Amino acid sequence: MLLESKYKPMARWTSLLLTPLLAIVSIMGCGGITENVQQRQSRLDIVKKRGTSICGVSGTLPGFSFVDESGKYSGIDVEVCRAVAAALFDNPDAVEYRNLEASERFTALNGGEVDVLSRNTTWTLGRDSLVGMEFAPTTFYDGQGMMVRKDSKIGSLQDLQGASICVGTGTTTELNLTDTMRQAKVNFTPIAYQQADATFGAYLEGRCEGVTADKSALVARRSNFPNPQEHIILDITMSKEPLGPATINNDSAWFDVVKWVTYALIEAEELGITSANVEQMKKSDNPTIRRFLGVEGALGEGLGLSNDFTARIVKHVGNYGEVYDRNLGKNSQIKLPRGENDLWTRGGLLYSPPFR
Ligand SMILES: N[C@@H](CCC(=O)N[C@@H](CS)C(=O)NCC(=O)O)C(=O)O
Repeated sequence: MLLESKYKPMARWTSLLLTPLLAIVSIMGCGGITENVQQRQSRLDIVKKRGTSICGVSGTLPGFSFVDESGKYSGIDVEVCRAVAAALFDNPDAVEYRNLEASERFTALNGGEVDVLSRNTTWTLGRDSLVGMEFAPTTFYDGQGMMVRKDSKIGSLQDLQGASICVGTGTTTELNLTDTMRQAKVNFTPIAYQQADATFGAYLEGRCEGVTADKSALVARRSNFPNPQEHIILDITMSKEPLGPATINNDSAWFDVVKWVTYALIEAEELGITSANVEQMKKSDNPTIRRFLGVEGALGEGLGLSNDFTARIVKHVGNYGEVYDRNLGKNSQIKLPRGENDLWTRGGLLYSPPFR
């Protein structure tokens, strides 16, 4: 529905434009049709012309996207927005942020209000197809968890029989909760909120015995609770939640940029390139590193970017490991171990295709 309403005017435009174009093509001979159809303006051109990219984030989730009282944004999702801006403009601050609740994020992306959605969003088949999105590589492998008060003595899902559980609407969380409880034959009352602050606020006020969300969100939110030690996260994982940035369907030029910017963070870590050594690394005689940093070859050009786009990303933002450590890992207040979010070379799931 959303896609239809977005593309109908576009289709009208395209047909108006295509009629004379097709006439030209038929004069010129075949081979030009696909080229001309593909000339529809990409968001890449819009963003370049605007000089900033508009990034949809949460704004309330520490470690992922959080805006402090001074208006400063931080978190791994924010760093993806900064990496895109660094690649495009050599300026990680050329980003406008839009805070979005879970329930409004897809409308914002499909309506063109944001260029990229970088907001603890799970890649699912339905979102990839029916909702009309393209998912860039996963930046955080997560799973759904359940938090309860320590003094409640709740230790398993079965202990939640008859309980009320706080949950955010418009999320994968809602559906997973229903599925998991049905499977475990546990009756419960969902208490659903549109806003994440309201979901966690209700839990803290005692309106529900448990609160469920992505495990990372539970850990991050708990770190901001008045007494974090009074709450435990049960040792259960209800789902797979691969979180990552997304763009709108049918715009592969823009999608490719966001996709390869994300991969650049991962590949830089694998190649041992950091914000501290990137200038030095440009002098490396390793052909893979030289090609990656754009010292040789023209990889950026194919994406509509400068050939040193990866060097810009690493210079301004760092590699994936640096981003992880400062927002979620050892240098953050959350201190999540790398686990699945480590490089494939160290037993994790992060793997970039070759930059060549
Ligand atoms: N990853 C899941 C859930 C994402 C989500 O939006 N979760 C809620 C948790 S209540 C939220 O708003 N989180 C942001 C926050 O806690 O600030 C999805 O994509 O549906």
